[in-house]
Amino acid sequence: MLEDNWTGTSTVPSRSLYPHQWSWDSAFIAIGLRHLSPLRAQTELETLLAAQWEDGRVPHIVFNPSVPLDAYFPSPDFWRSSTAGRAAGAPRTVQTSGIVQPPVHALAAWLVHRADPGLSRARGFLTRMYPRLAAWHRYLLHRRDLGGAGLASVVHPWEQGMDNSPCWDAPLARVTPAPARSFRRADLDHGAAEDRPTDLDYGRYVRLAADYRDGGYADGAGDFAVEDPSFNALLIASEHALARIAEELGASGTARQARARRLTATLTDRLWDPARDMFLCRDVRGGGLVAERAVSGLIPLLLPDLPRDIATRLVRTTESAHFGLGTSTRLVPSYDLLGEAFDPHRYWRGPAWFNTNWLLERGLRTHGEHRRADALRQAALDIAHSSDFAEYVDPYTGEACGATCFSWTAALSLDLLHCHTEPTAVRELKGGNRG
Ligand code: 9WN
Repeated sequence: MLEDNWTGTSTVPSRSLYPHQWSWDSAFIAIGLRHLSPLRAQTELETLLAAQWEDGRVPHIVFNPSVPLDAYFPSPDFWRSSTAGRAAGAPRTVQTSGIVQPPVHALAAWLVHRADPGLSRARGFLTRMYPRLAAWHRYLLHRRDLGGAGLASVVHPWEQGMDNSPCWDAPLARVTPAPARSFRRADLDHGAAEDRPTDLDYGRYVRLAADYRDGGYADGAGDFAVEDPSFNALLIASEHALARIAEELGASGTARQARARRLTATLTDRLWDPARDMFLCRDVRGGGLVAERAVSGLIPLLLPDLPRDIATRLVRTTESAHFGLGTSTRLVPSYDLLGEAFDPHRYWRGPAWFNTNWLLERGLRTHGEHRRADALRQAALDIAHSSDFAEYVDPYTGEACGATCFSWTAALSLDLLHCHTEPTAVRELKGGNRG
């Protein structure tokens, strides 16, 4: 299926629902593809980063010009990157969206390099990727520090990747929805309405994106700004990876490692909630922590410098009645099983997703929890297979939701298949020899 979803230069997340290139999808896809074809994995990331804007942002979608405009909404004529994005340095030769997605790319680039260092060196893969990845992190750490504390903010729920998470309900309530008749959703042509975000959510997504576009994609003015634990944890994990890339290229990685450690401390200061034993989102415009438990708040387990006590408490939270791992669920759901907004089928409001579970599997290994990681790995492999590589699944039954033959589900399954003997995930970020 990864073959079917390959376009020649990148991989679509799903032929039906998402027929273009998506940013964090491509990073996860490259992580799996490295086991099949390191060259294709490198190309996947190169194609995405070729669409980077001059201000450093990596767009969340790179549009395929041969796909009809009505196949996906919002289409290039909505984003108008080459005109509305001119001041921010949008590329002229390719059409993109103007928002971003989680920065998994440096981590992916490092893992892809390690799969075949000879090919990577011969092609100058990291030499070409490094300045782009460094500019990407610079953009996030400077232009997106909207809370002023050092963390990056997302300015649209699509940027964080977990589009209709209940974490966004309160910050989104301030946004006036665009009228339903002003746009046409293409997702409902391919997905069941009860598995997808509502029309009201879409109205707000459209309004936020249109306002951002109409302001020339300049940062700082929008109604929505949130510091999210998963987005920032991925930035920190990628900063660790960038340190390794710098060292591979003969430079020092010390400053980047130190920055990653500092950011881990800031993440803990700003977003850790000792009462709930997990990280929460901070609504930068509303000023407070958002009192919702979502999988995003568990992803910092990925971080090697997390204080031991916090890692232990996070593991306990995955196994609590709120996430049920090992008791009522085999995969961690996207949202609190006991939460008022929980819905086992609706997108990021309950279903289990494979990318978040892959990240948690790595997190468990990073903190020495191999028995738990093994169980999660096996569950992900079993359920990916039995659901025909679904986009997401009912966390209780494993029933497929959304698209099937979904690229990151297949790619990350491949990675789990290849990496079961991996001693620790942390070794890949902090030194060691595994490829
Ligand atoms: C909007 C492609 C993307 C994923 C996101 C997922 C979904 C898009 C949509 O699909 O978002 O970006 O149209 O719903 O939420 O995480 O990257 O797979």
